[in-house]
Amino acid sequence: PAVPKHSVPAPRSLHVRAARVLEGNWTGTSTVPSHGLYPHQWSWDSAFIAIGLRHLSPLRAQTELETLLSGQWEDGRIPHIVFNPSVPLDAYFPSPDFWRSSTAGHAAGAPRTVQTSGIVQPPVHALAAWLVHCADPGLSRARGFLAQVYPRLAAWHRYLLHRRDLGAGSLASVVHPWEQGMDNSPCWDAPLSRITPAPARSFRRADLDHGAPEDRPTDLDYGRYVRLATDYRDAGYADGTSDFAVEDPAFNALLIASEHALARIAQELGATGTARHARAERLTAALIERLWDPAEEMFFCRDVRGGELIRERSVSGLVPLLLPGLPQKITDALVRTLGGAHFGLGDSTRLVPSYDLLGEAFDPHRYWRGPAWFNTSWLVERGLRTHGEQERADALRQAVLDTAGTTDFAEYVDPYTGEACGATGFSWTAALTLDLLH
Ligand code: 9YW
Repeated sequence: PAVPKHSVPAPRSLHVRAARVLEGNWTGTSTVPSHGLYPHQWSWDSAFIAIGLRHLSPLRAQTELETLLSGQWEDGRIPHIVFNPSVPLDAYFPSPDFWRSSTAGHAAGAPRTVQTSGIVQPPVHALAAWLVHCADPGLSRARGFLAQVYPRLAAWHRYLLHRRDLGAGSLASVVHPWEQGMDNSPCWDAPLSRITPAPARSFRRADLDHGAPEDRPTDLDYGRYVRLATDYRDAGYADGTSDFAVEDPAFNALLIASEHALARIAQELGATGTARHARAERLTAALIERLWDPAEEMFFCRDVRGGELIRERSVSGLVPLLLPGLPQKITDALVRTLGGAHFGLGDSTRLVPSYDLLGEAFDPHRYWRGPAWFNTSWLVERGLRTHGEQERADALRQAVLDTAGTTDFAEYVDPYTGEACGATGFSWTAALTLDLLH
């Protein structure tokens, strides 16, 4: 007999499925990026997660950011990981006994009770705090959310703009590839080649318990990551001596977007915000002066120690599209680059690849050397919309939603086929899906 229609279970909506991922990854005070691979709290993940979580629970979204800020150092830095003390030490490398924040970070004002890493990640936090506030201004005001986070976010930006201006060009430098969030991007190959790797036997890669080796950074990459982090730790996390220092376009564009958000937060709290907007405009000018290449129609990284632009095309060089204050000449050029042969958006790819399709180092499965990631596509989508490119933005939005659904919220995907790579049930994929559904 025919099965009556109403007894066929409806496919769960994308919204419900995304909400379940975030529910499952919630620890009570924050959200892990993914249970197996990344069992602690990550800095820029939490900012993206809060942006999605605000649609489910503005209170949880505020708590996510407040928990992260409880790991902030007195010098203003927000560490890239806040460790969960109930997770076994060998579940993730490098673990708290590697970073030794409360002892090695003493001079820089690391917290005594919470264990953290000593490096940072991109400053998406003020942008996230502002968007979280806007989701429920009543609750935010009742809890004094912005009043509480504003001085901390201001100290964070101060740290980046003063202690991290290693190139003396008014931009912030990253001192480790993990800080920029795109760990093994080909942009780092040249500056990293000068770093002597730590011996492979001196550490154990917990990541390989969860991820396929061919989708992850290599042992040689890891040797260099470990060397840089060890040297930074042994210098007491003081800034200025690192052999690796790079001005990255996405990192600085996010700082600028967050500086604009901080201006809005200041206004909401009764100040004018004018000085902050003006500073964001000055930073935009510095970004263009130091990192824009008009002939290649891309932003590039600057190797501060080598003194050169690094002419590798990474999605990082497209993220500044996010900035409202870019001259139209530049936004037009970025849109051309996005749809051209190097990124193929709307042609050979539906999500934005992390690296140049024509680049020598391109690999469609290896982490930040080609695969498409959801956070960077979300940023580019926002940029397209900001600059009136509605059709392109709509197509990218739809591709993000479709691919998140078919891959069960993958960590990253093959940019041509949309095939899932890395972890599934990945928090920022679910969170940014929710944001695009609203
Ligand atoms: C690692 C947590 C982090 C992200 C980074 C991503 C990866 C950590 O995972 O780095 O162990 O390799 O590259 O952007 O924040 O999701």
